[in-house]
Amino acid sequence: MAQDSKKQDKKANLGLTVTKEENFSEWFTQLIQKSELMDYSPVSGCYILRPRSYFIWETIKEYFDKKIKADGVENCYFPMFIPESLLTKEEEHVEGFAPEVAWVETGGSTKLKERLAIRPTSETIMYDAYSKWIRSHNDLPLRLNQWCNIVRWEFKHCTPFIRLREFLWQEGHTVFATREEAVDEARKIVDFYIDTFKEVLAVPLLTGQKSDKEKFAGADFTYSIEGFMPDGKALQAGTSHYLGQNFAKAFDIKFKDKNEQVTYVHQNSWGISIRSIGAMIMLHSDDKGLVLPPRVAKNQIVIVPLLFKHAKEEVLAAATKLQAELKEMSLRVHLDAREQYSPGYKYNEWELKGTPIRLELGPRDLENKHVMLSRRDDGEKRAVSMADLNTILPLELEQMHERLYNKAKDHLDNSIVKCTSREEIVKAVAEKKIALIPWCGSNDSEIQFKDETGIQSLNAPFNQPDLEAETKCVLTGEKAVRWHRFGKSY
Ligand code: 87F
Repeated sequence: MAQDSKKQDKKANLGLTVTKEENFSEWFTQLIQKSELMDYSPVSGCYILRPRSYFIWETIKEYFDKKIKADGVENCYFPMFIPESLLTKEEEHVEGFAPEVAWVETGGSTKLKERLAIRPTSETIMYDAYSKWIRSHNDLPLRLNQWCNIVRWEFKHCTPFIRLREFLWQEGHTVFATREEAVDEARKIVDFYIDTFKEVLAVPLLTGQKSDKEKFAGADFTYSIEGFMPDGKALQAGTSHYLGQNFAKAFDIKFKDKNEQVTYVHQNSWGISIRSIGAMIMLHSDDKGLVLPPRVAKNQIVIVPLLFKHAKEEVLAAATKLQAELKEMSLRVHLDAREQYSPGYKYNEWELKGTPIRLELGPRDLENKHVMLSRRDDGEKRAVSMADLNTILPLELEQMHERLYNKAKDHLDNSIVKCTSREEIVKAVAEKKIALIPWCGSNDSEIQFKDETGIQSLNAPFNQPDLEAETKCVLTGEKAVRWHRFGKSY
């Protein structure tokens, strides 16, 4: 049987032909296509999200949406076309991004009087409206979010989920009377992201403040969440910006405070995208294929009946009954009763697709009133009595989530190295680690070091280790002002 399934596999070119270790990027591209998460479209950099990956996004969306709504944020939708005059109103922040903007210049065969940008982000169109809506302190805070698609015409090499020309995200745009309220919210959103990545995707994060060079140009400061990938690179998976009064001044967003004084508002913006899915896939998956944390698995359990001629009807009937019972418990269960494929072939296929739990059921199992259970993350097979399934299955799914998170967290914690010289940083990063260094924070030192080594700043941890007063910056020898993480980044 094993021999057979290998043959069938080969024919269909079902499995992965490279390992995660030997060629990470090829492994990733094969994995997401062969597991039917995504497919290519006719336009380069634009990808199709198939139901299995759209389900993941829906789960993230549902979880985060609930959190922000409970906190007072409201959802809305702004148009995707932004007049050129509006987009360029706050010059400073678009400058660096201008080459990535995609434009609509004609409608049918008529040339438009003013070009329309396809939204690359919605600050400008939203703040134009905010300036009309906000008059007094009674209008504040205003806290809106939208779930939408955006377009950035990337010229670098595109990678599905990671760097794309069109992608799905949420963007929160909030307005406050005081700096303090805004800063508190910017930090709180990071906590919401940490929680979402942990509870939904089992992904631990490095969170903290971006350097001046890496922050959003339109912001006073930027907090980021960064995943740590198995190839040793960090993956920025979201940002939360305190915009200060920069956009308020450009878009004239003012309000009368309680003392009848007219002042500019304080603003934040924050976002996560389907990049989060890319991070989750890279982190947990293996040489056999996808490993999905159970909460985002469209199929959490697959039942594979062993359909031998003599007991086919009984086994199939029992499998169907089992599926119905598990569905009753709100588990997402698929019954794979296809007769043209061997069980071995099916095992490989469901492993490739990342299904958390497989239950095998044959005539012998039926007699013994048990099923054979194997979990995708550890691969061990054991017999579980039918009567115990209703308690065991939810437990196994919980444990799998915990195990994936803890494994990734241990790896992350063991990959941070305090460095006190340039050589140590280079060595640590070459060993697929992240360097934590005393730093002066200057732009020049970061630019020069990145030019020389390809290593950049990631973020400065919120919880700073002690920094003795005399500590020197590892890059410049000047006085260090904080500990900052450095590494390779996507
Ligand atoms: C591309 C073209 C034009 C990024 C762009 O991070 C403008 C931009 O402003 C641009 N690419 N950005 C920065 C986006 C900032 C901010 N927006 C809301 C976020 C989170 C969500």
